[in-house]
Amino acid sequence: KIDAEIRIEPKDQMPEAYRKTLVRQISQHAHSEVVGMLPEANWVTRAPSLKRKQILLAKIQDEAGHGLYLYSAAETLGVSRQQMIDDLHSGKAKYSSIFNYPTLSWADMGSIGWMVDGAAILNQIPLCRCSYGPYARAMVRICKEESFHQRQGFEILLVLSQGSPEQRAMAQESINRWYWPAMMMFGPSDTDSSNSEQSMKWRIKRFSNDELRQRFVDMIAEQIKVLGLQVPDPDQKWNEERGHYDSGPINWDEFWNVVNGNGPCNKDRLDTRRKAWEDGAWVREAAVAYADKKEKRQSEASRVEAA
Ligand code: FAQ
Repeated sequence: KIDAEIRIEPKDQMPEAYRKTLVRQISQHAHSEVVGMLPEANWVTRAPSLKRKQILLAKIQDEAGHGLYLYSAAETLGVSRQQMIDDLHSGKAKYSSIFNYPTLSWADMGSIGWMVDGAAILNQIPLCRCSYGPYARAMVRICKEESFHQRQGFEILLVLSQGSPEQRAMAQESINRWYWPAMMMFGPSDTDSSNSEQSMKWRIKRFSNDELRQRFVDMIAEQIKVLGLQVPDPDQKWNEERGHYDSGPINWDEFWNVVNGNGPCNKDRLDTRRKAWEDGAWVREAAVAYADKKEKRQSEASRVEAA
């Protein structure tokens, strides 16, 4: 089926390793969307205008929605939502390294939209053709929303880049902090990517981590010209022969440090998620109690009708 480009659906036979890989990737992706709300939430109360606040809130809500579609897609593989959440809270499950960096200025809302959503789109467009149906279908809507997010981020930076010298400097400083962590979002280099080969054979992934990272480098190198700002990579230069931009080395020690739980905000992010889960317990209990009550009322009504 995979060779014939026919989608695999939840009730189809599938190798256990294929199922496990999908649960791993889709749940990590869902966690990333949910944890990814936190860096932006930091600026909701400090957005520079009501309009900016509304836009930011709408974007954060979109990320929550993406998390929900993705948890639902993962549930079709037989894993429960509770299990996935437990794995996030215990530190067993990963989420994207990028969300362990702090948001220190308003310009960071621009950098996240432009570069983080930009990297996410490049990674996720090929996932719309993933061999597993529910994941591929969820990605279609997510990609449309992410592309809107990317444009709003770019627009924030464009306005700052055309503003006062302080605003321009704020935009550049933010790009300097987010560029390299955004490059790391694509995962380890191909030689160190333990899952890529198999995931590409199963057509979960269509392109390698380094191929997608190169697309990001090329995209940012061109778009930053419109801002009149600089990429913080002194080694970046156009390579005529390859038809791509060359880049300087990535600090892989920093990447693995963040992935292994020791980034600047890892502890804070997980503490916040755990607290949100505990604080929301009464909502979940109320929803279950309401559903039970409704079901009871309906079954009583149908009993009376039958009599
Ligand atoms: N961070 O063998 P590979 C977003 C782990 S959503 C942390 O290459 P794979 C939207 C990897 O899991 C962003 N861990 O792995 C938004 C594996 O560990 P494991 C999330 C990472 O799966 C925007 C190990 O390293 N997007 O941004 C990272 O083949 C703004 C070896 O790596 C997705 O999740 C990392 N960056 O390729 C929201 C997209 N990279 O599991 C809010 C779907 C690698 O064996 C605001 N996922 N690792 O223990 C994917 O495409 C893939 O999973 C990759 C990694 C490309 C991320």
